[in-house]
Amino acid sequence: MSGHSITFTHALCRAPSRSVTAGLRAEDRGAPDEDLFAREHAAYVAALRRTGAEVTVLEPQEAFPDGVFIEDPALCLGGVAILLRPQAPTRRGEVAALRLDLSRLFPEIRDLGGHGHVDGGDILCSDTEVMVGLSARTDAAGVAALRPIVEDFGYRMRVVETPAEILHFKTESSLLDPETILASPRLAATGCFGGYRVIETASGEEGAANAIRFNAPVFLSDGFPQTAERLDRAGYEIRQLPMSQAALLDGGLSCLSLRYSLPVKL
Ligand code: CIR
Repeated sequence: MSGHSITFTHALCRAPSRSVTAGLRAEDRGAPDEDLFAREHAAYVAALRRTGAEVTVLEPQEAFPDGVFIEDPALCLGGVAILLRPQAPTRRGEVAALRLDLSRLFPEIRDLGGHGHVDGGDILCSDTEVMVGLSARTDAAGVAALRPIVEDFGYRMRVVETPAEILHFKTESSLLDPETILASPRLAATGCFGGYRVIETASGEEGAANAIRFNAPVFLSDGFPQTAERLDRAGYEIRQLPMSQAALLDGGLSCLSLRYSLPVKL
């Protein structure tokens, strides 16, 4: 187990804008409260920092209500930032907005070629493999354009299907360690995780699967006690964080950061 898929020197976040109230959602359960969203976001950033990582928080952007979900417009792999192409029309401009920030932080930026679409929320990376879930947001043309880039970094690509009722592949899956995945039973039942050990979320706790292993801890959303206990028993260090406002916009822990490692500057 090498572990570069779970250990990170850095993370990049974007503070939620006031316009976050207009963020996309499959089902309207009410708009998020901007102030509570900002507090939950700040707690998330503080928790990532407590693992020892350097966390940069970009300014909010009112033009992009979903811009706080910074995982979707880019992928960080092998110390390089790859700009993706979101399918949702209101999110396409997030890429250009992020390019300048990424170019200040990364020695190299690459672009997804072609005209297809990929959201970072559909990409799950282990030490050796990049799993990409086809979804309403990620299409075959986007995956074809991503393949040569990830293979160039020495990763295998595994293309899987995200069931139609799930927004992104990582809405219901996350990496717990380089060999183990946390997934909802319905995603695990598709058989897409062959070769990995799978821990399923407890019944009625599918939302727990959008977790992140970030250095030592596994961060889980609040409110999933049985899954938390299951992971605790399996030996993981669990930290629970409030995610009530991101959840109203179908977002969770993974969506709120780009996680990466860069050589330490001497
Ligand atoms: C959207 O629909 O695009 C946002 N409201 C939620 C994005 C969540 N991102 C993610 O799962 N990576």
